[in-house]
Amino acid sequence: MSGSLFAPDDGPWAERLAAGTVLLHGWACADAERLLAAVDEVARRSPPRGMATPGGQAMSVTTTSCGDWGWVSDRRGYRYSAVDPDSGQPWPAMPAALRALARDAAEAAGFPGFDPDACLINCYLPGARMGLHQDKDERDFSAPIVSVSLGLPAVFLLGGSRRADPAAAMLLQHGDVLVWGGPDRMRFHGVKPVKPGEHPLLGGRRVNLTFRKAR
Ligand code: MD3
Ligand code: FE
Repeated sequence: MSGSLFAPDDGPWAERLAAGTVLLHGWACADAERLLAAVDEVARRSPPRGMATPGGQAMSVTTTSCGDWGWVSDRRGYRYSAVDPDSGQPWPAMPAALRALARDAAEAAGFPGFDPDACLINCYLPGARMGLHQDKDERDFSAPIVSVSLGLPAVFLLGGSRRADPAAAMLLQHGDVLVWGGPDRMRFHGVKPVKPGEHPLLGGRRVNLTFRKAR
């Protein structure tokens, strides 16, 4: 044990951001290398790729998926697909280490029994961002979403249920796990442009995993 007397720095700690939103600081730090090995194996079979919004705008983030369903976007719209459109094959299975992390984090945040069937993997290089949006392509909004941040930090924006509602800015750092559901499931949210930097495990990038119940 060392460091500040005012903030725990020797393990994960939970912060409730809203009625249905819990930030588990450092929750994934101890597992990060194992999680990254699992992500690398997924990325080998279904490499992250830039997608276009339905309006034809190139997204700055590159994306892949694992699990029964993967999230895709193109001129036809946003949707979940059982097949990686680049490979024509099913998405890689969700690695057990990833599934277990999502389930345990959801339980710690008050959502026991979370059984995700989709894990979206977003890769951010410096400058990549995600505009304010809602996650509404899933069939059942009663399940929470679990987000795991790895590598470079990013400022995420937590808005309200309407686009025009004010958004709070918070830092998501390596190992942070954010769980949101219930009354917060449909909040608008986004990520500000990632700043250049160097992370010991991930180098100059940020990887975010979001676990969902798609169908
Ligand atoms: C909790 N991903 O893939 S996750 C997405 O960091 C997506 O890649 C972002 O939004 C990423 O759809 C953000 C963190 C997050 C964002 C917004 C929230 C957690 C939230 C809004 C409400 C509650
Ligand atoms: Fe989202």
